[in-house]
Amino acid sequence: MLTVFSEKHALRNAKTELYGGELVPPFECPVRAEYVLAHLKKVELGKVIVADEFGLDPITRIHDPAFLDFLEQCWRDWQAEGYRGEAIPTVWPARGMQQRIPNHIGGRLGYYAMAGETAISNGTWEAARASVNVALTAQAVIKNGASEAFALCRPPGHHAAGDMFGGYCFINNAAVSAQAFIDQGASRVAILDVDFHHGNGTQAIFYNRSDVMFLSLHGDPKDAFPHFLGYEDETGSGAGEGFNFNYPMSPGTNYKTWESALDDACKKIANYSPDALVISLGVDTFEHDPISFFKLTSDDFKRYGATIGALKLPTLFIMEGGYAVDEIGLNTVNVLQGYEGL
Ligand code: FKS
Ligand code: ZN
Repeated sequence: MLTVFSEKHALRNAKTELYGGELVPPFECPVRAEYVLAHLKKVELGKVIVADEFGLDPITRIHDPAFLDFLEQCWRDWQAEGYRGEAIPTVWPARGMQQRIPNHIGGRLGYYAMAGETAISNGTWEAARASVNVALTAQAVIKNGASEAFALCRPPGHHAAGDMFGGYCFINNAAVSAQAFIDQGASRVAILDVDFHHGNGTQAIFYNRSDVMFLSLHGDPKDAFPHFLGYEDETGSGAGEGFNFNYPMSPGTNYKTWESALDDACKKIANYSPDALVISLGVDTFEHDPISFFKLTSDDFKRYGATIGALKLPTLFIMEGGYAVDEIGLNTVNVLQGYEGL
């Protein structure tokens, strides 16, 4: 399987994450991508190519231009304010408050943020742009006839909505890629999100559409981030009714339970008969992940890769989360090799 990569991921190198009331080194860090790259080279998964530049047009099909301007300008505006730390939101347009966009960078940050752990700092925008270029390059490889490709994206994207960042995400790589398939003539695309966390951004983007089906297996929002979306009764709205499927699961969920959700999701995908399948591939379902609570083993990743492969659909794998960095390469590549039937 071909992999797309960009060294510019390393420009996303925040020093702080707000976690448990402390500023800690971010879980979502550059070695994640380096370890995945090293492991797929070691097992000779296939060619690794560098991302092309796609410009803003495919991104503005999904994201609000004013939101993108905010992401591009945020770090400069924050520094201009004289702040000494990284840009972290501390105020939100909560229940009963105005949804107007403030001038002050502190207000703009809160307006566009869905969570407060994710600091914006030097290079964040450039890395997020490179990440979506990785996804779009892999999407083009499939469009040009390949049956699968792996986009080694970093930073991740599935929590980013049309005008919201957070949960380590800025631009929704999976959503932009799915839209690219549609814009190039696909009638239907399915996005299967197997990251431990609910893909709230992807769900929100396609919630009222029937041309992109979204299915997500994740920690129950009652117990897991992002807490405010991802319940089973979120089934889509308007034209999108019946095209959104959530499989929330409890703390301690093992492979047997997780697999039955996957099997159900795969049946729905097969019935939908999409022209392409996008996988939001997070490996934070791993038993030793430091911030998650599923119990998948490294061998389980290979097993479920094979289940996805059995769908026999053109498949674009997009890297999302996974924080047990010593095993991130093994677990990610196991999915891809399982898919290939190895
Ligand atoms: C844990 C607090 C939650 C934020 C977790 C963000 C997860 C990000 C991700 C992505 F794929 F986007 F990277 N902290 N007690 O893994 O979903
Ligand atoms: Zn995750």
